[in-house]
Amino acid sequence: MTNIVFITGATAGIGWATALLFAQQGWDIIATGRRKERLDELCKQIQSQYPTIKILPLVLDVRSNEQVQKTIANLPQNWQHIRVLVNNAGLAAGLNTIENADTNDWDTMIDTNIKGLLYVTRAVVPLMIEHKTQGHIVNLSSIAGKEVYLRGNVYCATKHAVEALTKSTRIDLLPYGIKVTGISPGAVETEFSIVRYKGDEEKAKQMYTGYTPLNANDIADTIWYAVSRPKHVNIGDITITCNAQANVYYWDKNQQN
Ligand code: NDP
Ligand code: 8X3
Repeated sequence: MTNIVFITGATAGIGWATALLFAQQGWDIIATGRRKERLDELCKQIQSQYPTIKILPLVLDVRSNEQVQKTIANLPQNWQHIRVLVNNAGLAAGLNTIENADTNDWDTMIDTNIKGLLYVTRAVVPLMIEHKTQGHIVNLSSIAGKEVYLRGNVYCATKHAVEALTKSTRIDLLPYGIKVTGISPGAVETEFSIVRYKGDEEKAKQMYTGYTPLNANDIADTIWYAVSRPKHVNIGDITITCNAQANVYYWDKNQQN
């Protein structure tokens, strides 16, 4: 039976690159996200590059528990044997100090990055257990889950929560042999900053100027590394930055590192 990966947030950035890499590795893909036209585009690309790979696109907003539970409960029988779940959907909304922030941004980040990840995990894990798929959950955390920075407050808090959930899920699922991995990237050039700055592409671009940031393929590779270890090996935690970034505070943006 072919391996199946379920990816949240496959319509852009890291999720998109991960879908392509798993397809290249011969896996069938359940690709989810809110933007249907992007899912259609991803399907087309995968079908033309990897014609033997099956892809199931699902329009899914991870913030809706009802939608998540219904969609996953109604998966066709042949798509239920999910081996890997990549909890990737997430965002930073705004970059403000606590007293200036838009509280709607807080809700969006908490609902997506924490509650969304939980809803999807809650729905997928019983399938991994039922079908004995040697399940593996990969949670996208961040260096913002390791340290906090000015104006990062709630985004950092959500990623700290992802760190705690990664560790505690690993304990809960120990009896089932389900692996749980956390991946914590520094700056990756995707749509992340465009979303954070609410469509201000110039401001987003500045984030990545003067150095070579990570790209989505670097993180897809890292996810693949964790997933492709032998059965007895679990990669618990990987922190990855570009060479110009030491941690959330220290950069060298004056050389092409
Ligand atoms: P992108 O903005 O490029 O992609 C984010 C993805 O998340 C999109 O596919 C988007 O799809 C999806 N998404 C957002 N909200 C929802 C929602 N409510 N329901 C379903 N899907 C949603 O960002 P990245 O690829 O960079 O980010 C992926 C993950 O990596 C995030 O968790 C982010 O926090 C984390 N990360 C990113 C870093 C970076 O510097 N880029 C660094 C560290 C971690 P759609 O809009 O179609 O729903
Ligand atoms: C994204 C990386 O440093 O902007 O998670 O928080 S950072």
